[in-house]
Amino acid sequence: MATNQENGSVLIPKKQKEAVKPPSMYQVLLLNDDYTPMEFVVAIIQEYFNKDRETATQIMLKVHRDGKGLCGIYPKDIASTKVELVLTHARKAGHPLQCVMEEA
Ligand code: TYC
Repeated sequence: MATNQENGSVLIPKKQKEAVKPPSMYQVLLLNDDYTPMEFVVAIIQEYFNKDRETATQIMLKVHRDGKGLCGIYPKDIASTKVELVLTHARKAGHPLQCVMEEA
């Protein structure tokens, strides 16, 4: 630890944490379409965004009415992984569901 030569006081280095910016956060959104079943969308929101059935249903209905809806906000790598998992699941099930991320 550094000491001040003149009076012997201890110099504590600034915590590195204070000099590091917090990570950019990304919104993960679902987009509406005319074909994906409502029940499938509710199940996706529950599975990948950790929402209970009631919250997932509200989000799904918002997407259905407004064209898009927020499922969660995450650091870039987590948001990107969620988008990929949702799209892979939807395509395997034969649904055109779209999931996108946007900087928050
Ligand atoms: N609009 C779809 C239907 O009427 C339901 C739906 C909701 C689809 C949300 C996609 O992200 C979505 N079956």
